[in-house]
Amino acid sequence: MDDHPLLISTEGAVRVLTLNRPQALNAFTTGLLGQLRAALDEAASDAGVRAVLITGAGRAFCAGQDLSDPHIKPEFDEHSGAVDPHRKPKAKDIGNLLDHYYIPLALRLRSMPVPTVCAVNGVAAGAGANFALGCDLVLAGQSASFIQAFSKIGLVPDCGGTWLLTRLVGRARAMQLALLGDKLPAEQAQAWGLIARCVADADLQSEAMATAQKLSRMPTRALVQTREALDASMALEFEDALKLEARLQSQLGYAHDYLEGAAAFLTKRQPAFKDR
Ligand code: T3D
Repeated sequence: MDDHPLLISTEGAVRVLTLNRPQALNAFTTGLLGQLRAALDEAASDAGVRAVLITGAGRAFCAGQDLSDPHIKPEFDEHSGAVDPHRKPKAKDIGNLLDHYYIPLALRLRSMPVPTVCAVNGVAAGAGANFALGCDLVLAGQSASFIQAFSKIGLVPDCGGTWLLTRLVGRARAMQLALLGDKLPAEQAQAWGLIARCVADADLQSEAMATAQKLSRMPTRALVQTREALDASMALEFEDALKLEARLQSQLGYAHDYLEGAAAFLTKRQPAFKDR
């Protein structure tokens, strides 16, 4: 039984979400997935939050779906509800689990109105790895690692893995990670461009918090639209990307933060950004 599978705290304008099931390497139960989505919804609608930092408690970041979660255990007899040891378990519909929990969560994360930072403090496997990679900036401790564990249990990468991996590291390396399911150490993940930075374990939380605090002082709306433009660019012709940039600059150019940023530069003072 999990009392508090997700810890929520706030430092300045940074909302910190800590996956907190260390006994199961912070594996996702439907309970944790629901709480995580609700916490992201809440952070998105709180005007005081200007960045979100996500990390894990204990020695792991997240071992992906909790394979023993009673909410998704196979049913045995739909009429009596009794467990019959002689009857083959009815297969569960994992697509259903994705539709109800993982897809809304991945979409929520990717559409946050504030930047997101992930501090990967240990192993990130399966959906845990891909949830981390869905954040805007991913920092990992030197002892952390990334595992596309899906192939080892007869599944395909989910939680956005097929989309994220090919874009982050290219098809050849995405195939290697997804087919073999081997552990990719954090240093190599940085060298491959899978994550932004690998730092000393002892420095991970302070570096990640400093990064989130820095982002929280920046022009939030421009940061979020930068994410949207970079993501969209993958599916656009060059000319269409230029047009998208022009459309976004059009909107941002009238906003408070651009006027404030330019004025602060010209008068040699610190800007005070506020748009979200
Ligand atoms: O239903 C569905 O399957 C839907 C699928 C959704 C998407 C997915 O995420 S599929 C991928 C699911 N995840 C995995 O397959 C990873 C399973 N875990 C591992 O391969 C290893 O635990 C790790 C490589 C992540 C870490 O290995 P290690 O040696 O450091 O730790 P460990 O001893 O294996 O695990 C420690 C404990 O955590 C252990 O419990 P115990 O024996 O101490 O009571 C282990 O059972 C538990 N644990 C680890 N991962 C999970 C888990 N319990 C439930 N679900 C897990 N995914």
